[in-house]
Amino acid sequence: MNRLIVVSNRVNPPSGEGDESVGGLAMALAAALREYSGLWFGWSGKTTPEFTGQLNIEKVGGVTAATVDLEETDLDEYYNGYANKTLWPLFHYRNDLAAFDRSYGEGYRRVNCRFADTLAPLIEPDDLIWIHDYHLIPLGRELRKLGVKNRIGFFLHIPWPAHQVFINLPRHRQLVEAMFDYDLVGFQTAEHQQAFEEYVLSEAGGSQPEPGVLEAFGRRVEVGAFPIGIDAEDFARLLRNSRARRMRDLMTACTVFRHLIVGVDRLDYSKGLEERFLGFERFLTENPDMRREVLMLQIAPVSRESVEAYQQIRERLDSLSGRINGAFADVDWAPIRYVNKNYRRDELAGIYGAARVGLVTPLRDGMNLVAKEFVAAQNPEDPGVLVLSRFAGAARQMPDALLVNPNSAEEISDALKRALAMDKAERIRRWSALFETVQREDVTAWRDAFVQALAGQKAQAPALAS
Ligand code: ADQ
Repeated sequence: MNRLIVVSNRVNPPSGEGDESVGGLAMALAAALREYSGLWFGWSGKTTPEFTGQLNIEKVGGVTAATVDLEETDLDEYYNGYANKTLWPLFHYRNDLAAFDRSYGEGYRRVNCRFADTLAPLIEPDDLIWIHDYHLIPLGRELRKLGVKNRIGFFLHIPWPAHQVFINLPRHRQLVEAMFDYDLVGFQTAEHQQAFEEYVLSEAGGSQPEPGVLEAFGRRVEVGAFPIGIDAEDFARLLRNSRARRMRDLMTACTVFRHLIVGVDRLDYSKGLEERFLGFERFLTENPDMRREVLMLQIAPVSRESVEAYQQIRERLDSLSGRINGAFADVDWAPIRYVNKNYRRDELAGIYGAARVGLVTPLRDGMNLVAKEFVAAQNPEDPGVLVLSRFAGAARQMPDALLVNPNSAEEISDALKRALAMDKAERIRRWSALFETVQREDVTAWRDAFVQALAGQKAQAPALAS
């Protein structure tokens, strides 16, 4: 079996069984690396005054982690700059928030070169290399320049935007050309794949000799949709643990005679939190009889705090949640509980399990794993209802959720009303269909489909079709 090298901006394998602090994706990648006896390469999370290229290699929970420190300027220009101030907003249709600064582009290229220089000596001839996400789009190209001939795949976790949005990026052609140094490029959904194809065909003079294959810039690349899932088996295990149960009981106890509506998101403008609060405010205004019957819990740990747009969204949410609570609260009840803390995965599972409605309304999202975690955590005999944005990648696989336009307070309000009034038979029917998909198209199916396609074996088509 080939060795697998996974590359991502950050490297965070779980320290062992029972480490519930890291995300589901990290758990899944770590499991793949143990299976393929591979290596996980990326940034250590530390900075040094000057880049040394020195590798830190350690074994964490059975996974070999190879990391490198970066300079402070690298962090400013590559990570906070090009990745999070340029690509992230643009790829989430927020051209108004995208900053185009030459130094960011230079930093992005420099760090990708540094990663390539440090990684190349570790690569053996039969290794499969799997690069993750928008931070590292040009890494394949830099490795090729150093003579790496291995099969290299790239997976984009965020949306690939529509053609007219993407061309707002200065030097967009260069970024796309770099993607033709991969053997395989994976997207979350067929829609993102099609947007990429449209660019290649109409803007780069490329062709599509057969479905799933593109030719341009004198090269050929395979493309496909590989919708990521959660680790459904591990999630079922989490639900049974005592912390999850304690948390579920606690949440049930503090919402007696009330319905819990839950949202869990990184505090990010792409997640539609402001619009969600406004939708909930409208629900409270239009349904005075239901006011005291609901409690909305929004968990939103702060992220990317050094980026100004994130400070601003945080301030707006602080004030909006205060305003709504001020307008509607009573001595013994407040409609919104807004929490900026991180929770362990088992605690989150318990919280989802106590909720009657999962409110997942990003304005744009590559996939959205919270929607799948919410479904996985429900009690089959009395499940809650998922209200899901039609602009989350997950919406394609989850038509049995109540799909809404996240920009519309009216649609959010109506969906909440419908979810809270839904009878048990309908809730069970919808949930069963969703749960079946969440289990079947889980993270292992995603990982195996990608790795098999990268290895040149036939991918398992059904999981890729959505
Ligand atoms: P994210 O934008 O981070 O991921 P998402 O898919 O929802 O979005 O994943 C978030 C993860 O963080 C979930 O597993 C969730 O449980 C966890 N999380 C959120 N809030 C938390 C809290 N307070 N405490 C602890 N954990 C918390 C990017 C893309 C997505 C894509 C994923 C995976 O933006 O579209 O689905 O990668 O490809």
